[in-house]
Amino acid sequence: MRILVLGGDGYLGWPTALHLSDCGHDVAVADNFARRAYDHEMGVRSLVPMEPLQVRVDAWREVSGQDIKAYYGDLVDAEFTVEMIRDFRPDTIVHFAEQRAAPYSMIDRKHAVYTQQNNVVGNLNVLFAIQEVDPEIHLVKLGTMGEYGTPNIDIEEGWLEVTHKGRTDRMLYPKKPGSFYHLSKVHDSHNIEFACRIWGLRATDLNQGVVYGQETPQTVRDPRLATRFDYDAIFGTVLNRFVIQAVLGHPLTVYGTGSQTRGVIDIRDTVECIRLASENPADKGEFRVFNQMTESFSVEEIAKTVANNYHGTVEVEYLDNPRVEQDHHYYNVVHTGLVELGLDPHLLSNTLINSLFGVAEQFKDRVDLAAMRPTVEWRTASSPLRSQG
Ligand code: NAD
Ligand code: USQ
Repeated sequence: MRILVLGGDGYLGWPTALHLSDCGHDVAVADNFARRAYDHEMGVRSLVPMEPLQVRVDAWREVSGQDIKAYYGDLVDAEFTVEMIRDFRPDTIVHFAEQRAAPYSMIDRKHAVYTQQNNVVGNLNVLFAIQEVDPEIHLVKLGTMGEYGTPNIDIEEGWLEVTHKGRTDRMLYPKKPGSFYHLSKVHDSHNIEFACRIWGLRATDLNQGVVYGQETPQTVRDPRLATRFDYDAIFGTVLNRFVIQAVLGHPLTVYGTGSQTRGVIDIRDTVECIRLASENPADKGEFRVFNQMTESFSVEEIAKTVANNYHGTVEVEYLDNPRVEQDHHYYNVVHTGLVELGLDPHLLSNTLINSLFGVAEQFKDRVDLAAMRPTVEWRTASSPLRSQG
C-alpha cells in the first residue's frame, strides 16, 4: 500500500513510518517540525538525542534499502495539504500531526487557541483534500481515550446504542474531555464522522491511551533512527516520566491521590495497531472507532510498578493535582476491535520497564531537573512558565 504518515517526525509518527516501511509498504512522511519548535519555546529537549528528519531518512535507506519520501509543510496550509496528497496519491493517510500535550493547551489563551486551530483546521484540510483528490483514501486518525473522560458507565468503541423514551438509536458515544487539547480531538472526531456521512469517506478514529516506551525493533537498528523521549512536565507522559525520575533518584510525581485511572499502550503496539487499521480499511462511508489501549492502571499503580522494578530506592511524592480530573472513578473500557484484527498486545512487563531504565540510565546527564516539576495549572486561565518567572 502507499501510506502517507502525517506527523512523521514525531514520537509515534517516525517509528510508525519505519514499521510500515519494514512491512513492505511504500511510505512517505510529512511534518512542519512544530514539535521541535515547542522544545525551543519551552527550553527543553528529548532525553534521547534525535537526528534531523533528512538524516533519519538517509539512515533508514542505508539500514534497510527502503526509501521514505519526506514532505515539509503545515497541514493548516490547505494548498500544501492538497498538493502533497495529489503528488503522493496514498491509499491510506495516517494522521498523527497535531499538538498533543494537554498541559501545553492549558498554559493560556494563546496556547489553547493555537492547539485547537492547528488540530481542527489541519484535520479539516486533510478531509477536504481527500474528498477533492480521491474519496477512496482511507483516513487513519489518531484520537485519544481522553475524549471520553471518565464516565460512570462502560466506555464503548466510539458508538453507543441509546434507548430513550422507548425509542432506540446508535449515537456517537458522549464525550467529557479534560483539556482544550482533548477537546480538539472531540471536534476532529465529529468533523470526520460528518465527512463520512455526507461524502462517503472511509475513516478509522483510533482513541489511543497514554503511550509508554521508546524503542521499536526498527528504531534500535541504528542510533540515528531513535525516536524522541519526552520527560518534562508538559510533554512527558506519565510512565516515561516515572522511569527517568526513578533513575535520577527524584521522587515520582503522582498528581493528587493517584487513583485516577488511564488506558495505556506500549509503543510497539501503537505501530502495529496502525498497520492493522491500514491493512484492514473501514468501509466506504464508515466512521469506525477503535479504543487503542491494552491495559488500564491507576497512576498510583503505575508509580508502584516502576518503583518495584527499579533496583534502587524510589520515593513517591503526592503533589496537589495541577489538573482538574476525577479520582476514585469507575473505568471499564471495551477494546476488542484491534485484537479482533490480530493485535497481540505487549503487556506492561519487567522486560519493557527494564529496557526503559537502560535508555534513561544512558542519557540521564541530559536531564534538566527544573523541567520536571509541573507548572501548568488547570484552574487558572494563565500559568507562568519557568522561563517567565
Ligand atoms: P508528537 O508531537 O511527537 O508528534 C506530532 C508531530 O506532528 C510532530 O512531529 C509535529 O511537528 C507534527 N505536527 C503538528 N502539527 C502539525 C501541522 N499543523 N502540520 C504538520 N505537522 C504537524 O506527538 P506524538 O506523541 O507522536 O503523538 C502523535 C499523535 O498521537 C497525536 O495526534 C496525539 O494526539 C496522538 N496520541 C499520542 C499519545 C501519546 O501518549 N504520545 C497518546 C494518544 C494519542
Ligand atoms: N500524571 C501524574 N504525574 C505526572 C504526569 C502525569 O500523576 O508526573 C497523571 C495526570 O494527572 C493524568 C495521567 O497521569 O491523570 C496521565 O497524564 P499524561 O501526561 O501521561 O497523559 P495525558 O495528559 O492524558 O496525555 C497523553 C498524551 C496525549 C494523549 C493522552 C491519551 O500526551 O497526546 O492523547 O495521553 S489519554 O490519556 O488516554 O487521553
